[in-house]
Amino acid sequence: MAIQQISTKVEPQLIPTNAGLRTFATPPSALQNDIVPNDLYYIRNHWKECPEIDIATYRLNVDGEVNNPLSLSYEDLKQLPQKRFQVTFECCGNSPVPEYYTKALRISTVMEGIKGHGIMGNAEWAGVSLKDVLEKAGVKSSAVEVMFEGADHGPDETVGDPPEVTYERSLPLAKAMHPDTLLAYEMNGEPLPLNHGYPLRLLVSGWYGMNSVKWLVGLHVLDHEFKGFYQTERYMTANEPGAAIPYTYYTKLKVKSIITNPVPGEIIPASGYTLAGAAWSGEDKITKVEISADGGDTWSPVDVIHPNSGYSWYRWEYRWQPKGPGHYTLMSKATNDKGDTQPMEFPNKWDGRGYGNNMVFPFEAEVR
Ligand SMILES: Nc1nc2c(c(=O)[nH]1)N[C@H]1C(S)=C(S)[C@@H](COP(=O)(O)O)O[C@H]1N2
Ligand SMILES: [Mo]
Repeated sequence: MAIQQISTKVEPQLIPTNAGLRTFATPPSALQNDIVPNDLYYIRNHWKECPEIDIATYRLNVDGEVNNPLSLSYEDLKQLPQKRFQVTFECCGNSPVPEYYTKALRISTVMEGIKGHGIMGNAEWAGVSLKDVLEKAGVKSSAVEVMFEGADHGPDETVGDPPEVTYERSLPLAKAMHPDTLLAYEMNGEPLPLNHGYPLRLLVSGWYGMNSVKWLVGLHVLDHEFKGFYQTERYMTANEPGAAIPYTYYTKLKVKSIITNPVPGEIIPASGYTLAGAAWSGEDKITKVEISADGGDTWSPVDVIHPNSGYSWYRWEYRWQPKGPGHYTLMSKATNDKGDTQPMEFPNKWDGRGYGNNMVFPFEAEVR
């Protein structure tokens, strides 16, 4: 299959980082509605160019621990039963707190220049259940994981070493066989845009973004755990010194909430204002969102949590009557149906990577 490298084209409103045209954040105003439009959806690529795949010759190859290896065309995939629902995901480097990542690690340089929560989004995705494809191939009882191969490759972006590495990630068989783990070919009613993985991406509903491999060309069913570079050397947090297990790898999204209205810098009228935002918790349900206008001293439940759709974020609203003009520290705090609540501080301070930040975020607001 011929893969031609073409330049990334992006909407000027997307916020570039210093990661060399590989990561672009969604502007804060684009997080205010249910759906983030395709052209404002964050982009996180490991190389500057997207692989351009010729749809006429495209094949998704399925091999490894299967009874019938497959080579599926785009049309073959479209013939399978379609699933369509909303999914929110975020990069595990979203909401970076600069004090807690060490530039010496270089990994986190990708996040430099990004403030706020723009390395996330919510969209309506359509595609087929990965399970349907795996069942067609007949997974052997020896299978433990499925590895997903992207068409993009090159030297690792931060250290240039290894000089040649492909974007590959794996999932445990149970998550791969979950009917809501999709092979997505549509995003918000349009064919998957090039930046988001055209023609096909994995969509691991409820899990952090790096799991959802774009430009998907191979499914490899494995009888062992995959140890590839982007599986074991990236997207983890070092555990506290002395911990029995050295690293925690990111899988399902942690409970988290953000304030989207106001946007940073917006002046709030003293006559009152409807604060709004989003809350999500991966595979779990949001049961409570609370608001503080005094830096966390006192909390009130939000007025409305709108029902979510599929694996989308929950939108919430709270009518706030400030006591008068001045400066306020606003906060939102979400709790899920397992009883997990956002921590008040960044949870992985000793690590230096800055990943997995689901703290209660202070939002400095001015009322006039
Ligand atoms: N093939 C491939 N898939 C990939 C990546 C990549 O660079 N190459 N980046 C991953 C990361 S780190 C994230 S956060 C999401 C971003 O998806 P998006 O660019 O569509 O927002 O894609 C993931 N899938
Ligand atoms: Mo990411």
